[in-house]
Amino acid sequence: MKPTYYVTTPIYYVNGAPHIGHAYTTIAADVMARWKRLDGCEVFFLTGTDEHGQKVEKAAADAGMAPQEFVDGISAQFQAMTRRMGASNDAFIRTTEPRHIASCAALWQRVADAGDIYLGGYEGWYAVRDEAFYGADELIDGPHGKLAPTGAPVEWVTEPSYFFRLKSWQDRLLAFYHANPDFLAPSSTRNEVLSFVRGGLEDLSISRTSFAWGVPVPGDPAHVMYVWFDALTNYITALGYPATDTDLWRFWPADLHLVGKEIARFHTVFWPAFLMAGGIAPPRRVFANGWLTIEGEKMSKSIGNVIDPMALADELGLDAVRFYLMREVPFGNDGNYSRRALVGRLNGELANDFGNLAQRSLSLLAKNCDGLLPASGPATEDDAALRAMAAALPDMLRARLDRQAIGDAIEDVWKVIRAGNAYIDKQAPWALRKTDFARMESVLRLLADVLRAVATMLQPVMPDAMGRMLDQLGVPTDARMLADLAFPLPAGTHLPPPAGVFPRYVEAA
Ligand code: ME8
Repeated sequence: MKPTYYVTTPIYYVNGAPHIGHAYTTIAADVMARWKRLDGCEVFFLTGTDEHGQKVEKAAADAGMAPQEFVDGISAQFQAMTRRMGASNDAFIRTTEPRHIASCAALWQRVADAGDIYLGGYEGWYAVRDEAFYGADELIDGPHGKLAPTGAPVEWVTEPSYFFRLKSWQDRLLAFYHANPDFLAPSSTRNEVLSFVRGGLEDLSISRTSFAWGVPVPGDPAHVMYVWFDALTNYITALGYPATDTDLWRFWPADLHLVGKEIARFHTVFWPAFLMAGGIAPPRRVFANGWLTIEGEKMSKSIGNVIDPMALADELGLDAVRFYLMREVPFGNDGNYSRRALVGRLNGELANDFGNLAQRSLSLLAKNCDGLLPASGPATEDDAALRAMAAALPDMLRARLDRQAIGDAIEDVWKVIRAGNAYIDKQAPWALRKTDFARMESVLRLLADVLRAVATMLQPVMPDAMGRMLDQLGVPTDARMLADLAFPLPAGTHLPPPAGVFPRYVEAA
């Protein structure tokens, strides 16, 4: 049986249109999903939209629309973004679906039955923008009053509320983190969460009564569930919860929740506590990506620098956008989006490094070998060195990607591409054509094998372009998995006429 792999993105709030920040996490999750499929796993990849809560209710009211009508429209935009980014998600969940409401009610009931929920009253600070409660000691002074540490305005809230006994989970959470050192990464986020939990947890308010756009609390519909209780539950709803005797449920616990670092706390403190209280195993790993700025500034509607990832893909090509986002910033670090850097990588790394290597090799094969893959001849030391570099890649990439070091994995592949370029320059197969035809064939065969390996392993990042490259290398569509690299293509395989995969981009003056 194939190993299973369950990867998720956050479910995005539908208070505004999708932007490049959302696309960033979705693409990273897609790279993980595609990589694991390539490596023979059975994958379930989930994304979706978070449609309840005060923030979404306000956005609907501002737009003069009924909440359901409003969220239908924006969720559709997120679904379109997901498709346009090439995401290979197996499901798209919406928290307004009836199955999700039922799933939330079931989890709530389990947690309540375990004695972890009680009715009390909440008095304190709430930031609608973050949909989060804050202690007075966490607040900072802003120009117009108190602000959350994130900069979001806070309001004083007094309401009856159900509470989750989070305080009583403090020691069990610390023991869980200790026993599962890989549960939370990168270490910057891990340290932040650990010190938050060590600092002492308070019971958590998990219902609201001052607005209605949410999942009703079982047995007390004057309360709606706190939007994070509702939202986090999506990850099990999608696997059919509360039914756990199904085929889908074998994907739980999730292998990887990818999230932005600002929501790591919800996923690594509240979520495992809710699950354990409900008798469900916590996820195996949460990885927090850093925060992207745009040309050095925070992305914001008021600055007017919000980047639409769909328009960008239309203009520069989806594969180039995916490559750039995964390559530019070490995954997990904060980083910056810059158009110049994107075009620079497109031209420098895709068109020059990779495109030239492919183009030179494939056009020589077409011209000199009648478009048929030659056999390998006796290997020289240079041949053996290059072949060994390519052969080492799968294990190196497995190790990198198990830690979500996506940028480092791409750099590993680029080392081989650069070595391929050095090899072709040194061997000069165009000159060998006249002096040693058999050696030329052998050199071109090795280059074709290296290109095949590289293109196979880059499929998760650039599915379209690599598909076209593998077509040109004569690799059958059912032989494009990592495991297939152990089987060389037969000599004499027909190679279709080559066509450039990465055109250079010239910025209009
Ligand atoms: O937080 N840089 O939804 P959200 C990097 N509904 N990543 C970014 C980004 C940026 N500038 N902007 C957004 C929510 N993201 C909740 C989640 S999950 C159960 C509920 C990405 O619409 C990043 O992954 O505010 C971040 O965590 C997410 O979008 C926030 O999406």
